[in-house]
Amino acid sequence: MPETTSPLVGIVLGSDSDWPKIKAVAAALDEFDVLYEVQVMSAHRTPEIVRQYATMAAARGLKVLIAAAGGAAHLAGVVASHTMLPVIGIPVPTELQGGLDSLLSTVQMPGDVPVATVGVGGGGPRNAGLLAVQILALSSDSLQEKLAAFRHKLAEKTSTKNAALQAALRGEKK
Ligand code: RP5
Repeated sequence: MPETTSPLVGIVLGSDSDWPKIKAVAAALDEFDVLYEVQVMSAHRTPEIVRQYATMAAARGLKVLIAAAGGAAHLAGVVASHTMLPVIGIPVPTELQGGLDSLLSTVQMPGDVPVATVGVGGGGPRNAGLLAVQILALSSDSLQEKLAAFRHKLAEKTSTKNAALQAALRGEKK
């Protein structure tokens, strides 16, 4: 059961075309029953909507903002400039060296306006969701417990994989 009835995490996308590439962020939040909203808005195409959204986010009860964009990916930085909520940036993969443009545009913020940027592709979007959960867990005992259980399972899974690999290696030697 979610702890709240209104979203705690606001996910903004520079384009609807970003969603298929980053939707693992939502799956991670779902795993912890954290409510979120997803909106398309662009730092370049709809700058005024971005400003309004980020400015009002805290008053609306959102606790963490996640911004995903590709190419000249200024969305996370612009969102961060209009709010004191923590902002997590997801660089979206592009055709330019897998999204190096997005990565650098998102991560290379000037001092004083941080964006916590996750990796481009791979586990990046999932990590954005998990990082949001960890931030929310600072003020939620139940999320702390869920995170502890998650980490425990993770360790067990890795140990099982290691045991399987050791057995396979022993088999190869015979
Ligand atoms: C960025 O431009 C978006 O975040 C997206 O990654 C990219 C392309 O957008 P579309 O042309 O597919 O709408 O602002």
